[in-house]
Amino acid sequence: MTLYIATNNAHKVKELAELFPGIPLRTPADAGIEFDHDETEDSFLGNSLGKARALFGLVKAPVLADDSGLCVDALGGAPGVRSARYGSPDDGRTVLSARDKNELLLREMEGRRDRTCRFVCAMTLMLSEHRFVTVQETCEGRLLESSRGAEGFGYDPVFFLPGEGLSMAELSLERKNRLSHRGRAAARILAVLASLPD
Ligand code: ITT
Repeated sequence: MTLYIATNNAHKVKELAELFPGIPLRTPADAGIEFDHDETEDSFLGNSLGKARALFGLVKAPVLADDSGLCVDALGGAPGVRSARYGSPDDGRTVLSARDKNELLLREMEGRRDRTCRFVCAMTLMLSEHRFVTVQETCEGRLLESSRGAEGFGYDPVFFLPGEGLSMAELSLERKNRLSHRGRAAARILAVLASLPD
């Protein structure tokens, strides 16, 4: 079964390709589709389902959607569902670079001792308009005081995994996929796929 993936984020595409071995994945661009879904919901689940529905409406074939982000407890869960747009106006086309978002976040957290945070990933597998499953998984960590590492993307350099003694951006792709919010969500979606009748 080919899965259309409802994302324009090349980093996610790379991680998903490793997480779904043997399953052909097609991006909207591969299908010649311009996919630009507005994320208007206030939950990862709502946005994940929204992206899946929007792309399913265009391709009428099985779709996989990922809505994810970083939630910092001391900031009331921010950047949260606004992780991609953190530091930019809501209407805005201006989106800060990952480096600028990380610097902003570190400034906001300056002097704070409570640094617990988690990555969240809501992943939706939509098989048809009325057949879908969304799972939501997390990866717990602590916000660093300065960036570390050059792998991964987004907030990975400021996210410390106490169990590894490393930042997410210091992990190989394989290790990140084993531990990450996206890796955990993908494992559950793979179990659903495996349980489907032929
Ligand atoms: P699509 O909507 O096209 O999938 P996006 O980047 O806008 O791309 P989201 O709306 O799900 O995706 O926003 C997720 C943001 O959260 C992303 O831009 C990163 O800043 C951050 N993020 C998500 N997963 C991450 C990860 O594994 N490592 C680091 N940052 C991550």
